[in-house]
Amino acid sequence: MRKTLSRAVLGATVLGLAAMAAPGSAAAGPAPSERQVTDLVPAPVQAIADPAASFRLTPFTVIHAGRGAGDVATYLRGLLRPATGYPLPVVPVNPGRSTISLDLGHADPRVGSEGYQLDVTKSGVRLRANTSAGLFEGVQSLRQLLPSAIDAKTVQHRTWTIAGGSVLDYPRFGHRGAMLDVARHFFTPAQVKTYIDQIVQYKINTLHLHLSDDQGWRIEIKSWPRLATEGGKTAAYGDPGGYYTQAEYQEIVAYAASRHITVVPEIDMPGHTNAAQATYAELNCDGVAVPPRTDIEVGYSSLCIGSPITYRFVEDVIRELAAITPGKYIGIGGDEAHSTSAEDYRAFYEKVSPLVAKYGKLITGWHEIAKTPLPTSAVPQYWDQGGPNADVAAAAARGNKFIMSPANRAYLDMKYTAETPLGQSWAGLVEVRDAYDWDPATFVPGVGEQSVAGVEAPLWTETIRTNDNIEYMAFPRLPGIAEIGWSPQEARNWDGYRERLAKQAPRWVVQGIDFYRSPQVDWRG
Ligand code: IFG
Repeated sequence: MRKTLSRAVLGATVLGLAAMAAPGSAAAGPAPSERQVTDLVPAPVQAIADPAASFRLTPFTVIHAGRGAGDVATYLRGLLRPATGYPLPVVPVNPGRSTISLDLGHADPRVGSEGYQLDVTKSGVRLRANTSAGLFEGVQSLRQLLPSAIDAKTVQHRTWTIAGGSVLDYPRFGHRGAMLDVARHFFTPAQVKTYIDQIVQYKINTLHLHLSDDQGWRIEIKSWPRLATEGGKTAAYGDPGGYYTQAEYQEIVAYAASRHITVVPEIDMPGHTNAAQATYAELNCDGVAVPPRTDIEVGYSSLCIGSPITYRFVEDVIRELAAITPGKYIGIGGDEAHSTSAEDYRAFYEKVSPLVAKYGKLITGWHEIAKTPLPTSAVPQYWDQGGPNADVAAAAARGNKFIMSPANRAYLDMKYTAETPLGQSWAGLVEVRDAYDWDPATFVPGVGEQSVAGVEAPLWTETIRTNDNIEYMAFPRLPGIAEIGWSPQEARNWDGYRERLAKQAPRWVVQGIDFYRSPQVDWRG
C-alpha cells in the first residue's frame, strides 16, 4: 500500500513541478459565476452553492477510490487527464489533502440507487453514493463544475477550479432514454459510442436501438443469416446499409454498460417488416419475397399473421436477441400496423408477447400494444401527441407503466422550425421550449406519476445520416428531455432552464457538438 501510494505521489510531485512552471497558469480564484452547483443540468434536488469553497485541481491531486469505486474513479480520471495533463492517480487510501474522494455505500438513503451526494470544499471533493451508478451520475455533475475546457482532448495550461458547494440529488424517474433508429440509416458502433458519450453527460441511462424496419435489418440473427447480410444492405433513399454482427452489438452493449447505460433492442413488428420479408420469401403470405423498399412511407408492411413460420421467425429473433442483451427489456414494436387487421394484430401479440418472458425478458413496445393482453410488467412507449387514449388509460389502470415520448414534444427528428434542414414535421415544429415545457405525469389523462416509467427522446433517421446530423437534432433538446426525466417537476421552469442551458453551450463547443443555436436561448459560448 505504502509503495503504491508513494510511487503515485512521487509521480504527481515530478509532474506537478513541471506543470506548476507551465506558462500562463493564472492564480486560482473562486469559480466564475457561470459554473455553480445551481447551474447543473439536469437540475438537482438540492444544491447549495459556496463559491468561496471552490476546490483547485493541481498536479498533486489524487483520486481516492473507496471499496467498489475503482471503475468510476478510473472513468473520472480518464475524463480529467487529457485537458489537465495531471497524473491524478487513483489511490485506495484517502491521503486527506487535495483529494477527490469517491465513496461507495455511505450516502444518505434518500439518494436511492442512482442518486449521489457531492460536497466541494477548498480542501477536497467528496462524492458519495449507494451504487456505482450513483457515483457515475455524480461524476456527470462534477464535470459541469469544472471549466468547459476540461473536455479538451489536449493539455490546456490554466487553473482548474471545481465550483464549491454541496449537492444532494436523485432522479424522479428510473427510465431516462434516448432512442436511435439505426434502421432507416445505419450507424457504426463507433458512431453509436460517440452518441453514448454525449448523452451520458445529462444522466441518460437507457439507449433504445431501433434495429429493424422496412428499409433495413441491422442485427445478425444466426438462425436467419440473410436477414443481416441481405436485409442489411439497404437503407433509406438507397443510402449505404450495414448491420451489427452479434459481437459488434455486444461491444455496443458493453460500452453502454461501462457508462451505466442499458441497451434496449427493438425489433419492429408486425409492421415495419419489409426488409425481412424482402429477404425471406416464406415470411410472406403468398410465399413470394416482396421487393426491397428504401422510400420512407410507413404502414404498408405486415408479417403473415396466419402462418406458423412467422412465429418461428419471431421466436428465433427474440431468443437470439435475449441471449446477447443483459438488459431486462426487449422491444417488440407494434406501431403503424396499418396493413394488419385489428383481429390479426391481437392474435399476433397473443402469440408473440409470451415469447419475451419465455426468454427471460420483459416487454416494451409502442403504445398500440396496450390494446392486446400484456403482463403488468410490460412498459409500453407512448408516442402520440396527447389527449385521451382509452387503451393507454386502461393499461395504466391495470398497473402498466409507460415510457413517455410524445411525438410533438420528444421526437428529435421533428424540425425546430420550418427552416430546419433536417427532420420531419408531421407532429408539428418542436422548438427547444416545446421539448422542455411539459410534464409526463399530466400529458395523457389516466397516466399519472405512478404510471410513468420515465421519458425517452427518439431520433428517427429517415433524414439523419451523420453524427453531425444527430448532434444538430439532439442538442439542445435531449438535455431538456433528460432534465424532465431526472429533476423534480417543481424545480423545473422554462425561464430558469433556458439560463442554465445557455451555460452548457461552451461545453458543446469544446466537445465539437454541432448544436442548433435556438433563438429562444441567450447562448453563452
Ligand atoms: N412514426 C414511425 C417511425 C418513424 C417516425 C418518424 C413511430 C413509433 C414516424 N413510428 O414513431 O417509424 O417513421 O417521425
